[in-house]
Amino acid sequence: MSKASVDTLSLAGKIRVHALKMTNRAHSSHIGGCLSAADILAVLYGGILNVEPGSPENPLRDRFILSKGHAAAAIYATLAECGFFPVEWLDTFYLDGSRLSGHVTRGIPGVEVSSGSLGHGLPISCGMSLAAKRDNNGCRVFALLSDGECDEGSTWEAALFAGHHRLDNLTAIIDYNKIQSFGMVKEVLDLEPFAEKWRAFGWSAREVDGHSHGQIRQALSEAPFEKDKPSCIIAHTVKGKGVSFMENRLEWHYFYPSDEDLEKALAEMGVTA
Ligand SMILES: Cc1ncc(C[n+]2csc(CCOP(=O)(O)OP(=O)(O)O)c2C)c(N)n1
Ligand SMILES: [Mg+2]
Repeated sequence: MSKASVDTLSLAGKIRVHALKMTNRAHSSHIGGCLSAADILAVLYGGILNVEPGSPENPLRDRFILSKGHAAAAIYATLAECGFFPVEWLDTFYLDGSRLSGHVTRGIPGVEVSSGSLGHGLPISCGMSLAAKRDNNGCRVFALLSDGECDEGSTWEAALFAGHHRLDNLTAIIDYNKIQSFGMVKEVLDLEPFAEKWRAFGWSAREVDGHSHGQIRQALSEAPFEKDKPSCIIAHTVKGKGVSFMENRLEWHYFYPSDEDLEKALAEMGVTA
């Protein structure tokens, strides 16, 4: 993939369109969290990650872990658009017999670990980061977490571990869309003061607009923010971003876009079905 030539705004648009079509076709959930993460994924794959579709198992590659594995449609769309597997595979998402199941599955080119049971991605990323540091091989590890999975004790156990082991090759990005399955994060289990919590665990934390490609790119490019500290990027996002009637609406965690919803959404994006 020629990173210099990737137009990340266009890539993010393609991720959104694919995810809408995939969840419509499969009658599957999680479109809201796919849309909130699309810009972060586009910037990561559009020039930050040292990964190549031709050698997805290169031992010296950067590792990307989508800890919020229910956003499978978004990462599959990203990997397909970046050449890891044919875009046609996306048409089979979540269908019987498909390689592409509803949560992220190891074995698909470009996927590092199976995920979807929330709270496991950061612990796994810590192990990968520690191994890379001990091997002194220059590999970096990036994990994308949801705000909801910051309710999981395993996430904070991993945060403690990363700070203790000075894993400055590890960057956690939080898709802070303020909504989880059944309610607003603030009402279900408030995370604030969020950045201060990460700092107290030995991390260097920054906050960005998770839909500003410039801000996301700058933060990712500048990690590690401090020597000997893991980096946390709190990305303020909007669940359902890019489709007016899905933005900040709880129901789009589980609802799938009907044919009519899909048509309306694509029309807003200037795309024909
Ligand atoms: C351990 C675990 N418990 C429950 C679930 C069911 N579940 C799927 S998504 C989700 C929460 C969705 O909210 P959030 O984690 O904030 O994701 P996003 O808003 O980014 O879609 C839950 C509880 C799960 N996948 N794993
Ligand atoms: Mg959320």
